[in-house]
Amino acid sequence: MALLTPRDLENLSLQLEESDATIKRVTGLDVRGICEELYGTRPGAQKIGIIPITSGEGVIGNFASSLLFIAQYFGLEGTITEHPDITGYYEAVSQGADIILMADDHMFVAHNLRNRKIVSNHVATGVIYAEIASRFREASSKDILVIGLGKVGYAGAAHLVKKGFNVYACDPNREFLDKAVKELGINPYCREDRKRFSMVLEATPNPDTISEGMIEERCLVSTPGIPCGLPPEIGKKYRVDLVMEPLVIGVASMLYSVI
Ligand code: 2YJ
Ligand code: MG
Repeated sequence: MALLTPRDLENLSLQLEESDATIKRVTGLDVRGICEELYGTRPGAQKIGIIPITSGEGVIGNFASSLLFIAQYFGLEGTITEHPDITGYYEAVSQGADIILMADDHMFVAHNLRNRKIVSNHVATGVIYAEIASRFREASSKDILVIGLGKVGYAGAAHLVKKGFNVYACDPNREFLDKAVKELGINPYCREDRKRFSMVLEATPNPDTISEGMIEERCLVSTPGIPCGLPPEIGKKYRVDLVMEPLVIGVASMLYSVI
């Protein structure tokens, strides 16, 4: 998955407002409601400790402050540690943080120090975007397409199988596809199948992964992938409802899943 850039995180609250409105219109619930139903939890008095991490490409401008904004948006108290890395970890735990949020270039985790629950952003993101797609009120059937079977797409596909959907999936990596077929029992999908979907979970770091023959008119595309896999002209032509937002939805899912 591509590294976020400070630009992706600009206007986060506006991006959240827009995607929350879409999610509500297409599923009947907002992000909060979906998280509550998905995990059966509600934010309480937990304190979130946010630790900037300098390894790899280093600290990303707007990242820690975005996490703080998200924690507060969902009613949780949060603090960004003064120091990064291990010193920051010491600081967060000493100051009574209940849940640690931290990310390097490969992994972004929420770890609840009280109940020992830990979740990766990949899994939490896959699960919630899948959940959003699966709640499409105007779905034409229980068939759902997952594009991309990396960590995010695989977690989403697994969630959908568990929920009883007919999951079709594709990935140019044959090993990923075979693994999902074998472990999850999903149906491999190729464009030549000429099957169209009303619900799509797109989880790739690539543009233009969705082509005309794959979607029904007025379908729902739920995607955490940057850049967006839906070409704008196809989105317009098929009047697609698009749920796409760079950080908040995935982090909400992380927080509710460990609370
Ligand atoms: O603390 C910081 O500011 C940085 N070390 C944050 C790095 C954020 N990491 C990412 O954006 C990577 N893509 C890993 C997160 C996995 C997202 N699914
Ligand atoms: Mg993409």
